[in-house]
Amino acid sequence: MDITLYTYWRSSAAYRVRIALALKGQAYDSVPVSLAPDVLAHRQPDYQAINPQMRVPSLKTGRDIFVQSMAILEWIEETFPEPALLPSDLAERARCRAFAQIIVSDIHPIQNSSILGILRNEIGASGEQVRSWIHGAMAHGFAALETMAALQPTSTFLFGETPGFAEICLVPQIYNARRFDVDLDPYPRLVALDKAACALPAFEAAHPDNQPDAP
Ligand SMILES: N[C@@H](CCC(=O)N[C@@H](CS)C(=O)NCC(=O)O)C(=O)O
Repeated sequence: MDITLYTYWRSSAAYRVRIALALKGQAYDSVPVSLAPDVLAHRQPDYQAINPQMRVPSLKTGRDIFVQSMAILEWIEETFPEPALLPSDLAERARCRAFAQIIVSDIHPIQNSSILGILRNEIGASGEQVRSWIHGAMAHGFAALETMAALQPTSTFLFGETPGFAEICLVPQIYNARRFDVDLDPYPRLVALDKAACALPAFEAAHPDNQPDAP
């Protein structure tokens, strides 16, 4: 199947989709959409026609365009079932999705570049206030994730010996945390999951630094 991913090297939402496609061994074409403040390609009419929300990622197949990284991950999982990225047990699936959603729905959105832009430019928040906002969001979310991780039986990844939605969402968020200089010492289980996942070739291939549009 022909797949085109509209992506930006440093977008953590696009990073999730790149990891999922790599884990499935699914080839795709990358179309870079620069979010850089001096480019803002995502705000141009040609990209708005692809993604009405003007955000990355978007994924195009022969006949469809999908937006929103979690909807795209679910589509990838249902279209290419192997290797499974969700546990087979229904309760474990719910726990895995909850872990992912804490990142995708609660941590990431309030530190999105457009939200930080509003804080800086419309509300007049100082650099230190914006930093504190970002750190607060991550600390609150990571504390919950660390507690949830501690409740899982010990294994290489959160739901067994292979990575899935949990690590696909966690690794880009840890990348963001390091970018914003968040102290990760209070989250040893999350750091261990990140380390185990990043050792895999699929995670390496999807890393921001390895994207064609990386500076
Ligand atoms: N919930 C969306 C979030 C997408 C999103 O916020 N993408 C960011 C990059 S990580 C973006 O395009 N930001 C540009 C903007 O907000 O103007 C998803 O999971 O796909």
